[in-house]
Amino acid sequence: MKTRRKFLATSLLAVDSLLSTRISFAHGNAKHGGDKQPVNPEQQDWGIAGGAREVSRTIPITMTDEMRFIPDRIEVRLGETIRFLHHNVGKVMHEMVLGTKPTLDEHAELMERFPDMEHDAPWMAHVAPGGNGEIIWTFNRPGDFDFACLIPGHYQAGMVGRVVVSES
Ligand SMILES: [Cu+2]
Repeated sequence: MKTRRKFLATSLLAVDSLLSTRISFAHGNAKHGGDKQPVNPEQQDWGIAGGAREVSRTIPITMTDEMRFIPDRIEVRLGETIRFLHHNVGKVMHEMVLGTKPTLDEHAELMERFPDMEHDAPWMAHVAPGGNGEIIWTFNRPGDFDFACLIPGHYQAGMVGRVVVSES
């Protein structure tokens, strides 16, 4: 088992650097959502972290224990900075992670293997039952992107949505 564990740790590190995200196994009291401000926003295929001053539109997102986002399809114009304001109306934790299908698939697999994995990045919000969360994101790349709740079982149950970024 030692070898396997080592292998998993190595692949975890690889994905960690791939996602440029902070991952730790402890369930600490790290602050999720809210006032996180990007220090050095890194361009991702699906956009870049935005600042509160750049917000052009606020889109409320409801998360439910039926494993749904409402709405689950969002249309954005290229260059818009969107403030997603989440409200979790369920009794379990939910999250919204923006990305592309491949990055979400990869991340979901990791979450399944490490259910207690704590992860945080400007393109994700973890929202406690009854609580609120926020992501401010600038969509500076056109295309069809995805978002998902990567809590084990939720993604697999279809807790996904789509952001369409158009140039006109
Ligand atoms: Cu969920």
